[in-house]
Amino acid sequence: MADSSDAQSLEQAPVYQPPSRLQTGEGGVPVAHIKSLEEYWTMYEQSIRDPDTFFGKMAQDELSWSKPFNQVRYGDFKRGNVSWFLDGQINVSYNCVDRHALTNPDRVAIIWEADEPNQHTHITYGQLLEEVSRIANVLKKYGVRKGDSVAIYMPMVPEAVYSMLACARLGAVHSVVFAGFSADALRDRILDAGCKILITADQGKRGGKTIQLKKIADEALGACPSVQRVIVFQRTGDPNVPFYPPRDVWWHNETANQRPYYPPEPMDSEDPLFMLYTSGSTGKPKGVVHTTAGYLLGAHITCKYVFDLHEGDVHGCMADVGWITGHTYIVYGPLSNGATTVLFESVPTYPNASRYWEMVDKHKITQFYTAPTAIRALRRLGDDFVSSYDLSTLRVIASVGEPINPEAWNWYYTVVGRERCALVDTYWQTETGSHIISPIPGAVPTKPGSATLPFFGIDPAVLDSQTGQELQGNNVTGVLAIRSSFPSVTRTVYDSHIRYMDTYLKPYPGYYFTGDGVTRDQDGYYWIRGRVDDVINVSGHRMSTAEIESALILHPACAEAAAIGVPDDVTGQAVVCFVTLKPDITQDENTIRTAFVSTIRHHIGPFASPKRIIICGDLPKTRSGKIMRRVLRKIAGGDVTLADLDDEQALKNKLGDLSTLADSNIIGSLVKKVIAH
Ligand code: 6R9
Repeated sequence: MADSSDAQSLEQAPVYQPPSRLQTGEGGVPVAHIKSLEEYWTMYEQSIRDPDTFFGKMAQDELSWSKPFNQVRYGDFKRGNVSWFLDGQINVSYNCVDRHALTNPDRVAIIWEADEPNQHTHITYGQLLEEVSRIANVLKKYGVRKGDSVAIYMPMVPEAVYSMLACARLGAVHSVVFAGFSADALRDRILDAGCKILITADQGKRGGKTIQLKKIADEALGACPSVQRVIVFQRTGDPNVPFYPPRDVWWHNETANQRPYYPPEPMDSEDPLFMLYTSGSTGKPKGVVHTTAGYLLGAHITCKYVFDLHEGDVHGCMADVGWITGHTYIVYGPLSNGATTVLFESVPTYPNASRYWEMVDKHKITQFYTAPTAIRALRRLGDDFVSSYDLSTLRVIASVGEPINPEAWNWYYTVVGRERCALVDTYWQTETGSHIISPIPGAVPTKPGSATLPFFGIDPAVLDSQTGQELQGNNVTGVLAIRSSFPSVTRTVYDSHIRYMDTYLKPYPGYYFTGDGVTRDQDGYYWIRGRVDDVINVSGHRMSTAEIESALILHPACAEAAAIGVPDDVTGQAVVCFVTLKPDITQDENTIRTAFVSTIRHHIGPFASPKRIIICGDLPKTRSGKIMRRVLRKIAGGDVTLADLDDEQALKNKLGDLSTLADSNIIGSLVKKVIAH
């Protein structure tokens, strides 16, 4: 949370005006869709005052419907029955593929940049329609019907995108599981969603390394009786990859034998389009459900206005399709707009730290979207990796996943954007489906570190976290909530509407609760402060403390565990675990620590590996037995010194109220452990 020194620094934050060339078209760039702050405010105010007219018109003008809707909006956050564009019928795959393929079949839909830097492929909208149709026919052949769940566990290859769009085409609900997840994590997600089919690949390639996707999938499937068929795409063709017919079928054999057209199924606006699992405050990930029309409209219009997408643009979103950013800003948003989207299989430092910039130069990328963690890592490696590339096609550079610190912002703006691009810091969540707070490139002045102003239809409220009262006016800090429904907000948690209500709509009745802390500064600009719940954000990957603790506890040596997030210069936050051991454990601490790390990798995935594991005698608890994480956070962050241990007042100043601590002796031993470690 912001304190008074923060408030002061916000007042002094520099303001950057939108690049004038976006407003004038100087140098031959397209003139921005929204060219002034006044224009933004006019549209914004209309979207809040009269959402029915605003979004009704947007939905009609921007999307292609097979049957028009009768009513723009129904339901609210109080009752949890939000719905949009009622009675309308629409197909997302038709909007992302056919309407461009039918008029411009040769326009490039996807540029696939393979792991090896000298390999890339162009896929036109005409080809996309054929590929999506073929795999849709395969799914149909294997019994997939409207409403069925399909799991997709794929590397960053075009076939992942074809699979998603094929599901959308026949009305199946996809559940993409990030290829970095372990077998256990994949199994849990398949079981929860009751998937009938899994689409995967023999292996993945990333940064020169091979990922054994099929082997991991086989391990997961051992406990997934609902999966009748596994469609395996051959990425590497390694002959040693296990293959078990008749359950397993090859993508290339199956698609070769199918017609390259499949008629898009008319879907109700509120039919589910996909679910995507995300971490919340508990150990069990939630299947966040997005519906058809509202999600598509959110993806489409944020792509158009926040990235200022124009015809002929090449949209470079560096996320993975396994996360919401990949869903909305690699697949649905850019394709719905008929743009060219870049699908990047590799990592920013392979074969060297110029990879992104070489790609921008080679593919003439116009919008570039990445996470602060990548910016910070590349900034550390120096400007030389950037300076020799022609980045003049860029107009909008963007950030997502966590707050971007002003140093990283300035580097991105100056060294990558060369002070001629708009830098948009986009704040949103898996649950919101598309951007909710972000600058508009040609219109909104920016301040490094602030996501600035709300997108159309988003009515933010800053609440006092204790009382739930709205904090009126500017210069306020509290928790961020949204007052009224917007088209792309999640409608439910898969098979768990009670959890949906409890997590998002009940904490502050009548509002959608984001789980983030926020400051609204003197100009009404929003500064996201990070999660106020037990969610840790490492390099933009969301995980819950409970998830990590549940994994650790599965190890036979672990008696009790507490996971916390601590600030980290590169990854934003890093995971630190405090663990107590069961009695009679004789191995040395290093061996045990290594075993704990592999337990977490095994149950969640390598990206959840803790930075430190501190083995301790006991954990600080309240008298009612609750672990005092705030105390652990301070100790792990190095806030407490040995000298403080003899100074009660200093300890209180640093750790806050310790009156509920059951055993006060524990602090000293923990501090010593952390310092010695
Ligand atoms: C899109 C995405 C959502 C959480 C969110 C917040 C953090 C995302 C941010 C940001 C500050 C930004 N977050 N973007 N914080 N500024 N521009 O990341 O979705 O994986 O669900 O994470 O990420 O804490 O609540 P998701």
